[in-house]
Amino acid sequence: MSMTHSRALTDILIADLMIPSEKVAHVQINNPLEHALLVLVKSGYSAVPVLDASYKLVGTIGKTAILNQTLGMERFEIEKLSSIRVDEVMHRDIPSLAKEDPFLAGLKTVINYPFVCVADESGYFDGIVTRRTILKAVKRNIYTENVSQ
Ligand code: 2BA
Repeated sequence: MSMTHSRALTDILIADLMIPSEKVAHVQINNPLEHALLVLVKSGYSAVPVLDASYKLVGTIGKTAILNQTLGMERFEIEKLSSIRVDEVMHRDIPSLAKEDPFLAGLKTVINYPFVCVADESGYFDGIVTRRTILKAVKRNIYTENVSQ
């Protein structure tokens, strides 16, 4: 993160801001919803990336989509969690960026999404960039601009 210190926003790349894959909570496409909900509750996140068996990015899944899926006419049918798989519920239509993309591409995406996934040209998952990281870079830039005036 210190790599971004006092650099112009236009010089920052997505790779400079990315949380690497090994630090990102994720679920696999074939997992039952029960496992996905466990990962979400234990990690504290509202949504996490979904990967296939070869660690390619395929989508994201969140608590709301899981709970909606279990909502019956009168109650949450929690027993459904073990029979439905992540790929039946996940969001497939998600934006993604490459490590070489510019800061502005990340800024534009996190206007509408709390995080954006980063993948390489073959679709292998590299990590995520969050709204928090983007906002911290903007804040740092505003402070630096003010000091240098
Ligand atoms: P949310 O889970 O909705 O979290 C919203 C914000 O709440 C986060 O913003 C962060 O500031 C704070 N927060 C939530 N859970 C946290 C935790 N366990 N530890 C520390 N802070 C926590 P961002 O940091 O901008 O993250 C935006 C979204 O990116 C998160 O939304 C989550 O869906 C995803 N995310 C962030 N870090 C992740 C990670 N290591 N693994 C998987 N997903 C992650």
